[in-house]
Amino acid sequence: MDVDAVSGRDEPRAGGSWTPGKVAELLGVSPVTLRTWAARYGVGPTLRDDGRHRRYTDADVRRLQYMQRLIDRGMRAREAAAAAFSPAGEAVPEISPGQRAEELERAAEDLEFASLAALLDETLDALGPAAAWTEVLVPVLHHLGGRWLRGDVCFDAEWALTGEISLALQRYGAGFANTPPGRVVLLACCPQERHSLPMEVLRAAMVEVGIPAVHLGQMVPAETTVAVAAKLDPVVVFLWSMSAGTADDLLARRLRRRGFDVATAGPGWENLIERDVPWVNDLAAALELATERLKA
Ligand code: B12
Repeated sequence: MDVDAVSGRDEPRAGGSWTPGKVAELLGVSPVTLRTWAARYGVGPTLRDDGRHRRYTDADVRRLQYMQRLIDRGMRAREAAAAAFSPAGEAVPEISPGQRAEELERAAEDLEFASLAALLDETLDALGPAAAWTEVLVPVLHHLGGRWLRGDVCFDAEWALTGEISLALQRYGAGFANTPPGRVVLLACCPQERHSLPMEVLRAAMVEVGIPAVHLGQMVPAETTVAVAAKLDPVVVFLWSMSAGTADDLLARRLRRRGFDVATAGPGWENLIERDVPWVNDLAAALELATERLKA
């Protein structure tokens, strides 16, 4: 499978040109290894920028990074080169969600942003947002959260990973047709809520199945959610809260008084006494509710 095919890009980005030395450094291999790969497997630099020196393009580098990941997973260099470089490509051995999670946490730990982005693109393309979330991303996030609780300061890894997950989900969503005009599903985090990833995954999963969805992001001021709802007249508004401290019941009531269909989403609403609005606490239930509302 060709990396550009994996990451849904049909045209390698024009972008940069890399010297063999820089590429060897980035991959952490010796220039000799790089030359050997080029000679043996035909995976050399494809750009001749000044007629004399050959350079690697961004796409070359992404393919080499993918080839290296396949080698790290136990594939022989020749097969990994074939899988990463030839458009049809060799079949790539399936890897377990657990191994994907490990590779992601390692790349986050080492702040290897390029590898993180490539691994996330690969995971989303292989599994789709819903399965990638439940089988790979939530386990890594829980593991990081657990490490944090045990006093293992891993904010940097958590921050690196969550930032790259957001970007990868946006890239994934951009791969689907623009949402058709018409009434949308509105997703918003409560005004004090910064944990937006579950809503970002929900939006990607909705766009994937053609549900028109707009996500307003983290910590959305109540005025903003109300004003956007007034303009868009959404089929339903999902209000996300991760912990009881951020569940904004007043906002939910205010939206309902204005005649909007509101659904509360996330563990933050779990202990809410008066439950006169629907509550969802998993991805599938949220997708189902949105589908119902759109059909209604
Ligand atoms: C990533 C993260 C962050 C990132 C968020 C980045 C982002 N853009 O989302 C940042 C760094 C910003 C952050 C900040 C903070 N965080 Co934080 N964070 C996390 C972490 C590691 C992952 C969060 C996550 O997305 N988890 C995945 C979720 C989905 O897993 P889950 O909750 O177990 O899933 C359940 C439900 O949510 C539901 N579900 C799962 N997916 C989906 C999807 C949909 C659509 C639906 C409807 C439901 C649903 O099903 C599961 C079973 O019930 C968690 C650790 C953890 N264990 O989750 C801590 C965690 C949530 N954070 C915590 C805290 C305390 C904070 C801070 C207050 C820290 C601080 N002092 O600054 C701030 C909060 C700021 C705020 N106002 O919100 C605590 C919360 C404790 C609590 N219950 O109140 C946790 C649990 C860490 C810990 N171990 O203590 N955090």
